[in-house]
Amino acid sequence: MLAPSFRSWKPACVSLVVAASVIFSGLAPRSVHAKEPLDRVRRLLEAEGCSRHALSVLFSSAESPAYGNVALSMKIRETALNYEAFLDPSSLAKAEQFWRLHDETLHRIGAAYEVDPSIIVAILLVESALGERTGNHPVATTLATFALMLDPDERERVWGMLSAQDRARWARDRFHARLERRASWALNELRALVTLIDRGMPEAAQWRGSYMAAVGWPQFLPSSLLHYGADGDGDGTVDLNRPEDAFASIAKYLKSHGWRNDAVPEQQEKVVLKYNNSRPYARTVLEAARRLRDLRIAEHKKTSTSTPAQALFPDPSS
Ligand SMILES: [Ca+2]
Repeated sequence: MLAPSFRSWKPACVSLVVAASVIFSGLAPRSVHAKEPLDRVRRLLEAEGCSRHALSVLFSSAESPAYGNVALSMKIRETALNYEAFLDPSSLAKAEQFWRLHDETLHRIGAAYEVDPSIIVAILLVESALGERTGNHPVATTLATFALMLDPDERERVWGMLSAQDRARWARDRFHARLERRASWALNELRALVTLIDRGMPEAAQWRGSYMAAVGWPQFLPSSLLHYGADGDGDGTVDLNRPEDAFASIAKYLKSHGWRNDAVPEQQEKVVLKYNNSRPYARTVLEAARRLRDLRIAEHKKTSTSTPAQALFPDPSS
């Protein structure tokens, strides 16, 4: 039985939008201490009523603000990324080998959630190269730096880091609007981290992940882990760097968003878009899954021995 550890949750802090304007207005001159800007985010969360203990754990290992990650997020256009590489024969062969290595677990978890193993493997292939690339950016620091973008001065600092080409593409107003929304997103993810720490996952403060704060094999954001993290190996915890927990969490996520193995491709694409809102991503994942199933069928035909009946009555067409 797959028992998700975080079946239901309440946020650990209550969002008070007004607090942001209080904390981020009338700012003192910039401190010489590199970490000081992140303390403002901490104070904001404290003003919201987040647990002081969890916040002190969360910010205990905060590093200098990760402005570079914020700038990077305003440069990259995901649709331009080369998703084709994931459909290379060598890439698919590696994924098929991975599937075979974890066949029993994938079969068990796939059956429990009614999610075909091919889609789980395809997502892992694209998200983290099958668990090999999970990122080394400090998650708490990254999110706190994004949250700092509530402050127009901090957004201007990032604006100054962009190339003339990137600036021309954004235009200043759109740039500010986008980063402000991203700051709210990051605050919400920080609240999820606080909740996780409150629930006995202090290690969440140390997590490392992508430059956008996605963690583990499935590249989940903290809020996704809270909602959809699943304990696939039954040890009572959710560790997204363990295969069983990663498989179960992806399956739970897809199932919760309406995945059905027998749905039409357009419907399945809609579900995969909930995982990552990029059409090239969703199409690559679904195509990789389809080709992986074909590879498995071909492999099965190659390795299955003839039954006595087949030996006695060979297929006349062969
Ligand atoms: Ca587990």
